[in-house]
This record gives sequence, structure tokens and C-alpha cells, in this order.
Amino acid sequence: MEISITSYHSLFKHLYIKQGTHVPSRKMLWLDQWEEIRFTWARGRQQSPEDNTGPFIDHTSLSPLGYYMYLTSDVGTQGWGSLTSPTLHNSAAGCDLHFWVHISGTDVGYLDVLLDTDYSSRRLLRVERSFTSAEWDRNIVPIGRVTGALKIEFRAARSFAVEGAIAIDDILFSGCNLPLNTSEPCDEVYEFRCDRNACIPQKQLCDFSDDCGDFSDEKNETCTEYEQCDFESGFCSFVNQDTDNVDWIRSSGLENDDGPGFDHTLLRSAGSYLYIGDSPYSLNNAVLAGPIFEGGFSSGCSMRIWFYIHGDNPGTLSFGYRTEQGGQENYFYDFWGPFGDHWM
Ligand SMILES: [Ca+2]
Ligand SMILES: [Ca+2]
Ligand SMILES: [Ca+2]
Ligand SMILES: [Ca+2]
Repeated sequence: MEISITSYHSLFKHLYIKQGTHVPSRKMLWLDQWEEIRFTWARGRQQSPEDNTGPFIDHTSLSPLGYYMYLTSDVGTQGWGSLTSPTLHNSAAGCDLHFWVHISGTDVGYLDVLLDTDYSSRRLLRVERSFTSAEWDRNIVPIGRVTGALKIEFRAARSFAVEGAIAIDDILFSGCNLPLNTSEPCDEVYEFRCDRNACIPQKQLCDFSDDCGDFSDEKNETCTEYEQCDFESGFCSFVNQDTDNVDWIRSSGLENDDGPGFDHTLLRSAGSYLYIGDSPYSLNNAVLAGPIFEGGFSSGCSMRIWFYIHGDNPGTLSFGYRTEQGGQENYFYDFWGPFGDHWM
């Protein structure tokens, strides 16, 4: 097995591939399309043909016989190169990209994984090493729901003045198919029938994730029983508290260099989210009080949230409740970061 890309066909075959869309041959699947870029990705093995470019073993076979893709150059010592996927269509909400990366050499450079869609271009992941390592490392990157065309780009930058290598191997996608349409009835208790006649679990309703693939699990008529807030036009019934030292601020990727580059609702830099602002204190503590549910919680009550906790020592997100206004908070769940540069 060489670089594992064949699964692309089977994983995406149920998606809405437009009639007449050219499905590239296997050889054409991954192209170095950027002629103007100085560095190129090449297929190689066993430390590659040039010095100072590739690892000794690939990831697939863990032997010198197997191939990988690596960043190479015959001009210059500083530069970058881009390896772009074929155009894919309509990934499902649970779509993940898996790949293995090898970055050796102290401060040799970095690898960015970018997602290009019809409506945005954003970085999914940056892999960097400040130390040298001879290991292949696994990465799983959420792609999520994309309507229309998408491309994945591996963009690496490196210095050839540093002994090392940047290489990738064994790329695959999982969970990228939309749920299949069916004429069979959906399970009445546990499932929901999408407008496009697929069945999805009830628990995926009204969670700001287009699990059906046609938004029917998220449309207003479906979600009348749910209290929701996407922070696109305000705080809804959430209120900052003053028992702490900082507030939650409504912001977006357009305004905020420190927070996520895009929100979860719209997956666009113009979309709004709440984040914790700066304070003069070393420990920022911001408490946001949610809506009041009169008469307590019913047994089926649950709360779902998309969060982003990324960076060096980003802190903790805790969830609690209280039974009277201004009363004692009862905390029942903590998320300790970091979790990576994505919503989860
Ligand atoms: Ca391989
Ligand atoms: Ca959903
Ligand atoms: Ca506050
Ligand atoms: Ca939002």
C-alpha cells in the first residue's frame, strides 16, 4: 500500500456528486498544483533521493520499502509547498480527516492543513516541532459539514538549512458520507426522518449541526421544543455575572485575533460567538448565567454546547446550576483544555 487515498471513492460515493463531475483517476487524485511555488511535494522513500528531505521509513509499512510524500526543493533554502486534494463534495457533520505526519529537525518548519470551501478558507491544524523526532504522528482533524465543494490543502514551510524532513502518509477520511436515504420507516422512538428521507438519531436534532444534510434536523419547525442561542444577534437570555473578574464578550473571527477564526453556527469569520476577554489578573474568571427554567428540570432535560478551548494553558470550562437566584452554584462538569484548533 502506498499513500492511502483510494478510500476517497468509497467514502464520498453517496454524496451529491453533480452529474458530469469528472472523477479523477487514482494517479490524479493528489496534485501539486502550485507551479509558482518554489518547493514541491514529491513521492519518495528511504530518506528520498535528495539529502535532508525524507524519513527512513514510511508509515504504511514502517519499512524503507514504503512510499510517503515529502517536501523537497532544488532551489533555495526557505520556502513552502502546497499539496491539494481533488475537489470533494458535501461532507457530513461527522467528517474527519486522518493522516500521519513526520516532522524531524529542530525548528525545521511546520505543516498547515487548510480547508477551502465555496464560502470560506480556513486552517484546520498546524503541526510544528520545536524538537527533533523520528516518529510518525497521527492526526485526526474534524472537517465537519460542508455544503458544496471542498478541498484539503497540505501546506508546508521549511528551512533546508536545518537537517530534517516534513513528510505525510496514509491519508483517509471517515464519517464523511451523509446518512443514506431509505424507504424503510425510521425508528419511531430513537430516530428522526429527514426531509431527504434519511433516518438520524433523535439526539442529533437541534444541535446546530446539519446531520441530515438538508438542514431539516435544524429548521425552526423541528426545533420548537428547544431553547437555543447561536449568539448571532445577542446574548439571548444569558447574562454576565459580576461575582468574577472578567466578562464574556460577543465577538467574531473578523474582530478577534485571539479567539477562533470562525464561529460554529455559520462556520464563517463573520459569525458570532462568546469568548472570555482579557483582564489585568493572571487568572480570568468569567461566569455566564443561563436561562431560568421555572419548575425545575424535567427528567429528559439536557444541555448541549459547542466549545473551543485552544492555546497554551487555555484553562477550564465548567458547567453548573443553581436553584435560586444568586444562590450557590453546583458544578457538575469540567472541560480542561487544550483540545485543538476546532469547535467540539
Ligand atoms: Ca506509505
Ligand atoms: Ca443536528
Ligand atoms: Ca463577569
Ligand atoms: Ca454563532
